[in-house]
Amino acid sequence: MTHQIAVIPGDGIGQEVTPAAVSVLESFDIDFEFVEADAGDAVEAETGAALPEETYELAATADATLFGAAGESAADVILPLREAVDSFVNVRPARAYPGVDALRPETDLVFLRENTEGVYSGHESRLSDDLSTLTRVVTDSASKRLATFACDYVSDRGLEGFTVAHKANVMRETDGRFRDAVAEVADEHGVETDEVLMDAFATHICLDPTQFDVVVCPNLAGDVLSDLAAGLVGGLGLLPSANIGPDRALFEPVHGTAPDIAGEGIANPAAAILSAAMLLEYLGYDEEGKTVRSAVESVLETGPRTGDLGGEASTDEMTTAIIDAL
Ligand code: GGG
Repeated sequence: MTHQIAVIPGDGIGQEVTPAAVSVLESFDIDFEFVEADAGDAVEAETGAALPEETYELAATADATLFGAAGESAADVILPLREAVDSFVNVRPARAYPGVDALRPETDLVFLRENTEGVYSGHESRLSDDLSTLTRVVTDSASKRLATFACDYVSDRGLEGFTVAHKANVMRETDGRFRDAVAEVADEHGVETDEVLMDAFATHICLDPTQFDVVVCPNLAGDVLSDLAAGLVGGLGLLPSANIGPDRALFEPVHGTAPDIAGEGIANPAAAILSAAMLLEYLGYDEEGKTVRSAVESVLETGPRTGDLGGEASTDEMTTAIIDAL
C-alpha cells in the first residue's frame, strides 16, 4: 500500500529539518510517495499567496503531511493547513531526555490543544486608527470533539484522567463553555478530570511538572504553554506535534522558522524527526515509530548534537547519527 505524504518545508529552518525527517522515513521499507509543495513567506513574496491552492489541495488529500515552519505568514499557512486536514486537536508531547541539559529533567507530559478556534479563529478587525478587536470563538461541538479525543487518548494509555487548563474565572463565557463541555464529555466517558487556571498552570509546571500527564487546553493556551514546557526540557528543538483530523493528519515540529540560524545548516532536526515518528505511528507503523524515537533518544544521550543542545554538530551530522542508530 502506498502512503502519499505531502512535504511542505515552509520557511527558515523548516527547509533544513523537513528533509531530515523525510530521510529518516526513507530509511524504512515502507512504500511512501513524497510530494513536495511550497508555502510560507518566500512563496508569498514570489506569487502573492502564502498558501498556494495546490498546496492546500495536496494536504487535504494526502494520507499525511509533514510540515516545517511558517514565519510572518503563519496565520495564512498553518491555520488553513490545519483546516485542510480538519484537524481538531494538536497533540504536543513535551518530555526531557537523558543527556540533555534540562531545567526540569522530570518533565513528561502531553498537551492536547484545541486546534480550530479560540483566538486563532481569525476574526480580527481594525476598527479605527486606535482600535483593533478580536473575536474569541468557543463552541460546544469543538470542545466536545477535543474532549472525546482526550478521553480515548487517556483510556488507550491506561491513564485515569486529564487536566483541563483554562481561564474561566475571567473569560467566563468562552472558557466557561470550554471547561463545562470538556467536563460533560469526560463525565460521560467515566474519565477523571481536574482543572487548573492556565496562569497558575504556568507556575505549577515550572515548580513541579510531574503533577501533569495530559493537559487539555484552548488553542492559544496550548501554543504558549507547550513552548513554556519546551523551555523546561531543553528547548524548542525537542518538541514534535501532530495535528489530527478524522481522516488525515499533519505533523510539524513545535518550533518556528528560527530566522537567526536559518540557512546555516545547524538547526536541531530532533523535533521534525520526532514528528515523523508520530506520523509513522499514525499510519499504523508503531514499531517503526518506536525505533525512530529510540534512535533520537540514543543520539541525544551520547551522539553528536546541534548548538542549541550545547554541541557543534550540523543538522546533517545529527540526522546521519539518528539514521545510523535506527
Ligand atoms: N512548525 C510550527 C510553526 O511554524 N510554528 C510557528 C507558529 O507561529 N506557530 C503557531 C501555532 O502553532 O499555532
